[in-house]
Amino acid sequence: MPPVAVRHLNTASADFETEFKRVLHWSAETDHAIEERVAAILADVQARGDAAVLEYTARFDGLEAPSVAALELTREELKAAFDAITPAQRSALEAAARRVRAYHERQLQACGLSWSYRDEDGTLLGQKVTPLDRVGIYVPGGKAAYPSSVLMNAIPAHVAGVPEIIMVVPTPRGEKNPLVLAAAYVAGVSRAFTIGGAQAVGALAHGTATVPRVDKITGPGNAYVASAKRRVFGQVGIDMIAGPSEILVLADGTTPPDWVAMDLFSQAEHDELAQSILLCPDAGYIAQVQAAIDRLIEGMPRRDVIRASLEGRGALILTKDMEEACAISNRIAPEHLEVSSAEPHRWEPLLRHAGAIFLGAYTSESLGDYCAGPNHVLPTSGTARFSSPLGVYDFQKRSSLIEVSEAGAQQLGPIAAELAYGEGLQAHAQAAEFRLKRAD
Ligand code: HSO
Ligand code: ZN
Repeated sequence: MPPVAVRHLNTASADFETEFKRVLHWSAETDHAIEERVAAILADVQARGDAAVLEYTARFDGLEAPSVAALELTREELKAAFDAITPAQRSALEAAARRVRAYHERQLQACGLSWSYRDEDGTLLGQKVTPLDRVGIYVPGGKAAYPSSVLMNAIPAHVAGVPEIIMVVPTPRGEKNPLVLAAAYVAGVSRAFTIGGAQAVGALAHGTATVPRVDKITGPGNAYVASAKRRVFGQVGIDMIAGPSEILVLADGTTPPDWVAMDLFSQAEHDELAQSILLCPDAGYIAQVQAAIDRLIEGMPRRDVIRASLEGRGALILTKDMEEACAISNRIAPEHLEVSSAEPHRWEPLLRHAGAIFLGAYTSESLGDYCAGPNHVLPTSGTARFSSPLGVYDFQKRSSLIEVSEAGAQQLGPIAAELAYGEGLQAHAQAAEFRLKRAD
């Protein structure tokens, strides 16, 4: 098998910046044909509800049903799926769920008045936290049907106190993925429908006679689902539009090269467009990782995907030192950042932008993907510069609370009135002034 032609970069070479830009370049091109089709499907689902959902499910998934109600999976069916998987699978799902729940419980901000204070004149100001009423979780059915993603989406919603979690999952020709159903059972999904694509997003966003309208839709999906989520955003909340998955390994050369090679593979095997990057100040170690890649790839069932990903978007980058490697990592703002070093806590303070940071040689990203506890739904494509992992906070919202006392109204009234007249808004000014005590 030919060696894997991963790009090698060196920060000391004159063309580094040009090459680096090439590595980072990725554009989510808008496919206008998809956009038009999705717009039409959403409009149709909004207008005709269940009838449209049934037609699209028959057309796109080859799944005929007399009604959308017949496409609902009962809690008994989810439980039956859980009972039918192997005991090892059951206990792995439960162990993962337990750890993910325990981690997310730490994120929970208690519902109700989270904090408040009073001015001296008795005016009360505060913030109230409420879970969303109902959320929809999209679970892909095709090549990326991940039971672990069911846990990662449903558990934070459950922990947040969302009373109704509605899952949708396409099941082409009615073939259900038993692990996905079992994960839904373990994660506390309230209702589940075997529908998918833009029609499922439309049903959740607008509601139909059978599918309840939700307040927020989370979860990954193909280009149709991403486009539909983007379009319904505003009528409902969405989590994010995720790009291809990424790993960046920052190595000081002390981790066995095979471990690092396998970590790069673990991201590459997701998708030809996934990105795996190594940053390291030791040229000899980079050569060892390249050799490990060439040796280990032969044993990988998904070697074609891995090779396409590494040759298309991968990079092994030689840096001057670890400090420079950290600076470059910050420029990339990767989804997953492994600090594969004997001194991870030395470098961690230098690392500012990453979806999840994995410290030390034993912390493979895959442990985080499944069961360490933190969420695996993370910001991609550099968006870790300004956004965070999916969490309990995505399923809660805040309301501000104001109670102005009679004395407070005397303090605030003139300020508000002054500004209101400045904006030419007389009713605002007088609403404040009516509450002022007259001097006489
Ligand atoms: N690495 C993926 C999550 C995943 N891995 C699911 C395996 N299953 C995106 O963070
Ligand atoms: Zn993964």
